[in-house]
Amino acid sequence: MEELLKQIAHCVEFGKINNSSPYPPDMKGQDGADELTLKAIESGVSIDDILTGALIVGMKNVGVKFRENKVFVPQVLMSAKAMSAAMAHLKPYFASGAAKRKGTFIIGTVEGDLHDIGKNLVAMMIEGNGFEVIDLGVDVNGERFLSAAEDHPEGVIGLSALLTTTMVNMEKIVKTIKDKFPDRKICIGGAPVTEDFCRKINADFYSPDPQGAVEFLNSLAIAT
Ligand code: B1M
Repeated sequence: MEELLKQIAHCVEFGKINNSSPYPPDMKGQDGADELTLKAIESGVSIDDILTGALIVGMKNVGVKFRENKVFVPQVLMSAKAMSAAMAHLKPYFASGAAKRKGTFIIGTVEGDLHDIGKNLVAMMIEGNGFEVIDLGVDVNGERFLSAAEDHPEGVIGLSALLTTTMVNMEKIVKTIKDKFPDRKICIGGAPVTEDFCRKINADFYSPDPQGAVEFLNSLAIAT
């Protein structure tokens, strides 16, 4: 079992989706995250062990390498695809309640802003780390964040902004959420966003990269 989990983690870290995927070249013709996850389930490995012992390990490794500029966006996207192929086999178990997620994360790019590449990376990394992700998409206003916050009372909220002009909307959305749910945790990020801005607008956490957001969520999950 250990060996199988290691192989799945390796596929996720290096973006090997399935047997027919040509990437990475040194794994051509080998089974990927897709087949190996199915094999693990069929061999009786628990869903929790696959998630924590393989997918989270692989996503964490790639997240740390990305933060350290050892890999770049295309590699992370391949890892996310491999992770999604594995997750497709796990999802029915989460849906049925047979396996549990660590928590819920509601994410969106703020009103007026259509940039979603960074937001998607954050969402995929967080999903790969065992959280349910409610992705509200782009151009999301305060009302939609509020409604999602009501639907998911335990959900931590994540806001992404890529434009200096939409940082103003980020501030408004944080205020809208905090006015109604003062204790709701909000994590913010995006290229123009800073730690100082985070403090100024009363958000709870700023992360410059997906891995920081994962670590923040993990710290909350451990605390509860
Ligand atoms: Co736009 N754009 N863009 N753009 N665009 C920028 C952001 C810009 C810096 C380019 C420039 O002028 N040099 C500039 C913003 C200037 C500013 O405000 N300071 C800009 C502009 C001006 C515009 C338009 C206004 C252009 C125009 O129409 N005149 C327009 C605005 C449209 C709108 O949103 N209303 C516009 C449009 C577009 C495209 C649609 C063409 C396209 C977006 C496609 C898409 O996202 N689907 C686009 C792109 C691609 C860019 C650049 C080139 C790349 C952005 C990107 O995806 N980076 C960008 C210039 C650049 O950065 N080189 C630019 C890669 C991505 C992985 O990084 O999003 O920073 P990033 O996410 C990172 C972190 O920030 C962090 O993690 C991610 C991974 O490390 N992170 C979080 C992000 N969200 C997080 C949330 C968290 C935690 C971490 O917690 C919740």
